[in-house]
Amino acid sequence: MPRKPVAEASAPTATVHGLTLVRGQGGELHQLAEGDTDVLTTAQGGPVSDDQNTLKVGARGPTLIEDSHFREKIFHFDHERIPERVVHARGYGAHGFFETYESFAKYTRADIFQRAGEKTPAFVRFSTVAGSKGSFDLARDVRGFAVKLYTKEGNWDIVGNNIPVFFIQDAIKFPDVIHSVKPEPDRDFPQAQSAHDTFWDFISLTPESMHMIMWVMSDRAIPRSFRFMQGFGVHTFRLVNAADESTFVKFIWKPKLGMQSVVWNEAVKINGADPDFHRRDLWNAIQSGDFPEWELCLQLFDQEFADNFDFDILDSTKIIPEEILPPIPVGRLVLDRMPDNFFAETEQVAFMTQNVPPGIDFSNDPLLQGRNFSYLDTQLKRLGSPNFTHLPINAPKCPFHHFQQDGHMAMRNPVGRANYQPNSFGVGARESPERGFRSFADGEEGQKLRLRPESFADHYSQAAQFFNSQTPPEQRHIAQALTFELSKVETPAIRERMIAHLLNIDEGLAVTVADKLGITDMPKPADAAVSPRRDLEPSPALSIIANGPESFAGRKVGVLIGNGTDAGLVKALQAAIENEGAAMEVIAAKVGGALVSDGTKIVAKHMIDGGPSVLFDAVAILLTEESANLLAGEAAARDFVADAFSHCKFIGFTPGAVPLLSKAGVEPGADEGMLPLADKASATDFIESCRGLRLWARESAVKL
Ligand code: HDE
Repeated sequence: MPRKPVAEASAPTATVHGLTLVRGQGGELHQLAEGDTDVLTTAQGGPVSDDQNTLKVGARGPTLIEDSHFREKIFHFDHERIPERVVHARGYGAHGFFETYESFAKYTRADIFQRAGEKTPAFVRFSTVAGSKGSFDLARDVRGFAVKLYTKEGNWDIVGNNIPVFFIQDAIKFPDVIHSVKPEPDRDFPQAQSAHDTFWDFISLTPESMHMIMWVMSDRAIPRSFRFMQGFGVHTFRLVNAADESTFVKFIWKPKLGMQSVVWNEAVKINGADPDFHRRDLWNAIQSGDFPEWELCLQLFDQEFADNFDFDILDSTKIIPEEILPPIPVGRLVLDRMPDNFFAETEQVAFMTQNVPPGIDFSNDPLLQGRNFSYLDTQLKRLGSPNFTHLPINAPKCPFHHFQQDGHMAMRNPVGRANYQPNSFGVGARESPERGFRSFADGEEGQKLRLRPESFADHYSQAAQFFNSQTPPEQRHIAQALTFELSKVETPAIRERMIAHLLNIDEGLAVTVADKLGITDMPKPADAAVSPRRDLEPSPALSIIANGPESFAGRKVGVLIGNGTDAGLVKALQAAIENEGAAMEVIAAKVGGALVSDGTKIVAKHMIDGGPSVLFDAVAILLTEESANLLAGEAAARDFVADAFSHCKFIGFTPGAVPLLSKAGVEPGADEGMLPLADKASATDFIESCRGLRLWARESAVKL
């Protein structure tokens, strides 16, 4: 293939560590000397004459060890992998910015909160926890929500999750909970799943995990997309102002598009149809200019509130309900750019809880204190050098000056004679008691003890509160999730121990799960450190369904067409979808598309088995009777309809589509989620109905 001259290369140049890099034909960045043409070189810069054949003795002889181009190429390839993260290995990141609404100087001297309208560059990485780097996106799991804010006074990492509580109260238990959920060590399965003996063994022996278990068995653990998740800093932190006054704070990210989850049967199928479902969603949204946005909200409280609150604010297995302490919005986070290179940015980004700028500080939460040790340590293992801060994704974007030097892959080295301070050569920077980070001077005294505080002992009250705050469909999903997970547990004693815990949370839930598992002799409730548990007021803010979005924006409709489909109706539907800020994808029997009523061809994005309805939030079936009859003979088409129906999706359909609906076992008049489509008005009505996201009333009919 003739090479394109450099001048024609579509993408811009980039400067990395002072080198000008040019994007090549394959989109790769590489170094060019001035006046050079686009010739392939070795990593040492030597031009390469032949990249297709190794150097051999004769055409059929042995390969020569002097083929240094081959050796360099293979050597580098052999070393391409770095250790994946021990947890949160599978992740996906994007760049963006944080915009401060108003000055918050009253509470914090953090530079990022001083000026209204201040924009701070940000990088966010979402992740699952248990699976390896190549696992699927829709595991039932916690999602990481790690935010790096490149502030003018250093990087601030809020390394959070999409669930506001955690499994354990003390960091010393972290290796145990993670070992238990990872593949079992003798057999190395199951991958990216909590549904196995070792996980439930550990959990059933760890009552402090019960609140988290309610969250992890809820719809929160199978989000529709990263864009529809909340994020939480989890621990109590501190804001510290210029007068060194401290206010306790909890961080919450709220998605502008509202929350949404899928159902488990759908999650299982999505993992087969598109294991990259969440990645693709974020990629598509950002590439199409539909930038996801979250609001940062703060729950602020003082020592007096902490002393009077029902639970210990240092206990990461507890929340402070929003109804008791309303979150205050302080700014917005917008993701508007995908990384140029996944490895350089998303894989190498190093988040660390201990990265806080002046004005933000820690609490004594024993989980947070342990994390502050772990994250630095793990980066050295993963990135292989203490110079991981030299990587562009990890380097601060503000001026920085220190005397750290040398080590593997040192990119920035001190200049001048003195590499220490104080020095009398006038070299380098000095510390600043005024500008620098000052820890909040909290008074601490006590004996050295390995002891869990009494105030951490109530493990069931908030678990019950979470369950009681869910809508009936969400409660059903929790029961189904527990049943599914425990049905995969082979040791009966573990199942029974779990039922004993559930009895302390909600008797109805315990009985439902036990019944489904075939447990006839109900165990006694588990011994509880605090008994009886408290009956807390439900917190409606904890439900996803009760707090659904007002619009269908950001969602996707799958439109099934065939030969003869009404072209005007496709256009009307597309207009209604786009007007709502949603997207449409066309599915047809052939990916080449279908000849529609006006004689034009509409190209399809998917063939039916490549675009099953689980990939969409709602579906429209725009078929003539002839096409519907043809498709009724295809399993993929019948599944398309049957799945959309049993996942409680809104289904728009033309009268011609009825033979396919019937063959799929779906009655056209089954319920108000089945919407006939004929014209512009009905297309608009259909999209308005879709705002409800799912018709949960159908659930009892389909027995999800
Ligand atoms: Fe992490 N966690 N964690 N974690 N965590 C890591 O750091 C750790 C915890 C969270 O996208 C590791 O860079 C300990 C809670 C996220 O790169 C490691 C404890 C929360 C990410 C680590 C916890 C989190 C990590 C592995 C118990 C929510 C992914 C790779 C005290 C508030 C960040 C790495 C990314 C990653 C340790 C518990 C969130 C080993 C010891 C609680 C989002 O350092």
